[in-house]
Amino acid sequence: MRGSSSARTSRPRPSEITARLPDGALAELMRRQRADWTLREGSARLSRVMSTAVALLRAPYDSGHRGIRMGAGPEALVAAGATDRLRARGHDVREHEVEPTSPWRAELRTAFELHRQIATTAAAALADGRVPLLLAGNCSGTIGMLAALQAGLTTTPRLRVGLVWFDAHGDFNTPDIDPWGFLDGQGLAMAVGRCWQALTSTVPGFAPLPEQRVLLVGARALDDAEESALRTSRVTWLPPAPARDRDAVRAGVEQLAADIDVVHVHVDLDVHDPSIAPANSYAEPDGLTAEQVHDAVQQVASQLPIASATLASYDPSYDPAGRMRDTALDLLTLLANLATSPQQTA
Ligand SMILES: [Mn+2]
Repeated sequence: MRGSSSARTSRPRPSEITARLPDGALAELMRRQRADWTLREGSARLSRVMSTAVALLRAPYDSGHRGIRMGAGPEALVAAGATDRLRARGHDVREHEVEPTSPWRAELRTAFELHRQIATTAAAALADGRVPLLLAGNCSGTIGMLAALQAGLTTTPRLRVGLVWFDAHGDFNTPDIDPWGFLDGQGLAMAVGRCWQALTSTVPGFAPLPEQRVLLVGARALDDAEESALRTSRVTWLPPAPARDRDAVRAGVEQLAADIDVVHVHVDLDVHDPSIAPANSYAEPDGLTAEQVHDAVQQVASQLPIASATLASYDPSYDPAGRMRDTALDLLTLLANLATSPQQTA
């Protein structure tokens, strides 16, 4: 499978198409596509050009427990039509569910069993020219996605991988400063190699990301020690006010684009304002609107190939009317529309 990328050179190359469009035109096309998908010949052709081969992964676990709390999110999104929506947009979707590899459940061990499964599944998808999209109970599933991007691409030279992380929280705690004992509050710290190195090294392909390759968007609820760790790190942090400001987002993405070739987009759904509906029990005020998140994602896509994405931390029990669910489904569709396989762009 890994050697087969040359067989795809006759297929449309989304990055080339993007490059021929003036600033903002792709975003405008995407907006129009949503309203006017199947109308004229031009639109139909556009839908073919933009269709993406997707691997939709589900990791329905929260803190080692299956299907409860945020672990119920992935199944709820699929039950609400996540896969069907992508297919209706012309995307070719293959579904995968990841499961722990041992029968014993323990937060730390089970989390890394899942990360390893995510890494292997997503790497195979990438090698096959697919864009892996992960629906995860916990944020740190992105460790597996980053590992896949680092190892699963057969491009030469190797592409530099970066990360845009949308979250109400910093996820930048480390074991010695974590006042909560919640492993998933450490996901971004793991990604940059600040903790759990022995375990992250068991995730096939994973290497800690240099901190300057990370843009944290919308974080507003950090513990004191976590905040000082973040402020003295090289991670670029856009709190809610700059995250709502298009120029600030553009500047943050530009800075990131100088250091990387492809990006993973991570969205903890609690980056949104809880007035939509709380995404989970950790929801915090002063969040972003769905439109602000879409704008920021489009800004990322206008400057960088989005090679993969995670939607995490959706607890349906906080969302009886399904408003955050629909927000998540819209965002998943946007990500699939904007994402591109690096195996085709290389
Ligand atoms: Mn998070």
